[in-house]
Amino acid sequence: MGQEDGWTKGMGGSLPVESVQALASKNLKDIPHRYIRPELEFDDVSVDEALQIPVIDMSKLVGNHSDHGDELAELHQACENWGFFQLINHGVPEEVMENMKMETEEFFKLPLEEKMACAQLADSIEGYGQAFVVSEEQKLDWGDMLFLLSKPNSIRKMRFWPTIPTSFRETFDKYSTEVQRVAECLVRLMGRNLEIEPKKLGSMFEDGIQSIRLNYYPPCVEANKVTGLNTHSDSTGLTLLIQANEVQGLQIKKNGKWVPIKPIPGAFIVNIGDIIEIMSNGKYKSIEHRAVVNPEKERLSIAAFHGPNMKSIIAPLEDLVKKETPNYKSLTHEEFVKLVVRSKIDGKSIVGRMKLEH
Ligand SMILES: O=C(O)CCC(=O)C(=O)O
Repeated sequence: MGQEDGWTKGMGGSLPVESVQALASKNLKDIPHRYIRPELEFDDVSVDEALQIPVIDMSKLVGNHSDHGDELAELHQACENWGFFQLINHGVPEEVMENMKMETEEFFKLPLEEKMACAQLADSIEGYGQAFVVSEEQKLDWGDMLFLLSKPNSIRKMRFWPTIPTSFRETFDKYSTEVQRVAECLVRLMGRNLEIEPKKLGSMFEDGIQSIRLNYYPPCVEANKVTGLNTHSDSTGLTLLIQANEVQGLQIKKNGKWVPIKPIPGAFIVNIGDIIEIMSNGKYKSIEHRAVVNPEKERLSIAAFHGPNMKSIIAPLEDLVKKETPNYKSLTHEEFVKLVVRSKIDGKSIVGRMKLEH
């Protein structure tokens, strides 16, 4: 059995459901009830334009920049107080980002039959389809996705990688490498801020598992009654997100209110995932977020998720629990991923299941 099979075999998958893009193209007057979420009516969405996530300047965090110490402190604050920030001057070439956005748009423009060449298979988390459908009864999200395992290269399953557009694979590979570099650098800096023995956290994320999800949310006549991607925290370590077009839709939960995020052009939106929450023993928390849908325009986004390497144990870091009581259980990385894949997307339920009651 190859490493590739070892990592994904038996993890479970998502139940097949109709393409939402195909459904939306029928111009239905009434949206099927499986997509309608009556509870959205009671949501408290912030209208305070000034309430925005912090902005971190990566150019000040690397090399000998005179503001290095201050920016490192800003990063720590952003991770502790928000769990979300925008990252500017990150060094990923604009061309790499723009090409990735373009390929994403082109992929979702393909006829359904062509996209289905990359369709999810039973017992597989990868491919074109929908995320986390685990029962015939659960509510569905108003969105389709293409989910690919991208790093290390040995876990790639090329059968799910589009061959049209013809430049997709090359563009995706370049993007994956650039984004991985940024994520590794951020994790190393977070390790410093958490006062963990130099390189310990960072080295777990070198050769780490990276997966990338391309999200497509069609417009919806009942946009305020559906979600593109329902409330969740990311189960991995660190996510770097960009929008592939100009349509906004990301909201994060802050003090019980939904805060709409206004992406800075060219920046990454970075967020702490469950694994960093667990490894930091709760010092940095993963934050619930969701994607809402536009009544008139389609929306596309690209989320790159970064976790530690396959051998890592998902548990509070040793350096921290020498000084304090562990607040979370310990699982192998593989057991942790199985837990995630078999659960429906539901707030911070995964962290809830890992928490130790004292
Ligand atoms: O589309 C977005 O803005 C959010 C995407 C997201 O949260 C995800 O893919 O996990």
